[in-house]
Amino acid sequence: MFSLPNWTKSKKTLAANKFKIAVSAFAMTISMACTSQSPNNVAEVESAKPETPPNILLILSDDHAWNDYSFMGHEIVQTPALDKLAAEGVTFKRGYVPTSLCRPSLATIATGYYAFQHGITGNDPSRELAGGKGGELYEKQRAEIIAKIDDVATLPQLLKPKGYVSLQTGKWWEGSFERGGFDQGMTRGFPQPGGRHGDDGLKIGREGLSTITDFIDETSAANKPFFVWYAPFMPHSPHTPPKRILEKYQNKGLSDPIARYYAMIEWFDETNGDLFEHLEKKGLKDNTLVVYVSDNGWVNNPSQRDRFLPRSKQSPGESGVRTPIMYSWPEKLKAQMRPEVTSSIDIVPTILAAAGVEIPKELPGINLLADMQSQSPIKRDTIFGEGFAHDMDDLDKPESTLLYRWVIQDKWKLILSYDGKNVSYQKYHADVLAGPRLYNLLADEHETTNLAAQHPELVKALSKKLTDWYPVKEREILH
Ligand SMILES: [Ca+2]
Repeated sequence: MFSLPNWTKSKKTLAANKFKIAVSAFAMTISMACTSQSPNNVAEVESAKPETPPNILLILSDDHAWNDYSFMGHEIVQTPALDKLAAEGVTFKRGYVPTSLCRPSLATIATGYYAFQHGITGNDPSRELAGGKGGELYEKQRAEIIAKIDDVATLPQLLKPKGYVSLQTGKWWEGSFERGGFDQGMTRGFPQPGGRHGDDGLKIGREGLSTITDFIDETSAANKPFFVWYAPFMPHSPHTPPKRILEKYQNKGLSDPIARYYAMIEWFDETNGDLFEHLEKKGLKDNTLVVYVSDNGWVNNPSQRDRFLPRSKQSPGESGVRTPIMYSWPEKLKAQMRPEVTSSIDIVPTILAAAGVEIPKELPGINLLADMQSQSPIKRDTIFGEGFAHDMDDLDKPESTLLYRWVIQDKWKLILSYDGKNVSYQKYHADVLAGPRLYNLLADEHETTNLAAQHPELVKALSKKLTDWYPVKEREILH
């Protein structure tokens, strides 16, 4: 059973926990020695520590469907740089994010906690608050949501004791880059103009990469390991690709909105290629861990520019939550296509292991590094996810806007819907807020046939796994 850590119970213990997480490497070593780890576990932890900590480049695509890559089988869209990364690194074609909405998904990747744990479950406060969107109460709640990041240790904070210097670029919702624990960054954050999800940070990729390449050159010249958060606003709308790329797709007879979305993907891919080339040119490729994930899926409306269809972003369907997840570290990891399911919840523990940082025991994800290095099967067959409304409601009760939970065990996926408060984007949820749905993902990766009625025992067993993950106290399951 997954038990909720005590620290989710009160702000006071949360703060105490953060302090505990942020203690020095020395104290962590002491606490490690005091735990009852088997000799084998200790050996694994020791062998996972590299001599020189690797540089870390974390690439987050934005609003990009799992199958819209050449290496994932797409026949039109071209992604040569990411195809190369997939071929050279460790690639999980069955990767997932627990939550298919930008802000909670990014907060999970930054902290290693599920949305119900870090508490950032939606993009915005409720538009039904007195005074409406942008009103005094709304702005007050926006600040309160951002303050939740102060209660959890973030990846750059956890890497800091190992000497890492960190840079934030692209999307970042939780205030300024400093507030997220980064040393340098582009986002000034709320309440600055455009500070909702990135302000100046959103220029990265679309208007060049020199902020990153200069940072890489400076930190490596100073012999410091770097951590780069590259979360460009790409292929995210507005879909405004350069003409030279757009024309390639317009010439394929696609509708204008689809041609634009595909061209945005290729443009995003090009920026990754430029970063990979820079690492190679500077002799940094071999000891740089590149981690790749998309924050949520997207299916473009074929007749409307910059708009998505239901069952993609915000939904618990494959087009919402599935994404390839890749880890490339030429010095330590051999190229492999992995058959297992994995989740973005594993990214923080895996990066910490690569950096030689002790992994906070409260983190719910698993460290994949040892199994990737030894090419052994991962000893976990079940992953979990949850979906909340776009607008938050009761900021202290994640359950207040709970709409979905899902579990994948091997080939089976069960989706349950809940009666959480949902005041915006209802049309995207109308036909997916429904009774239990069970899919055989290996036979039906587009979730066309609901097998729940044929396998009631399996629905029951997988529902129990969701309850064991964490019990829901106030919400009712829709039938
Ligand atoms: Ca997104």
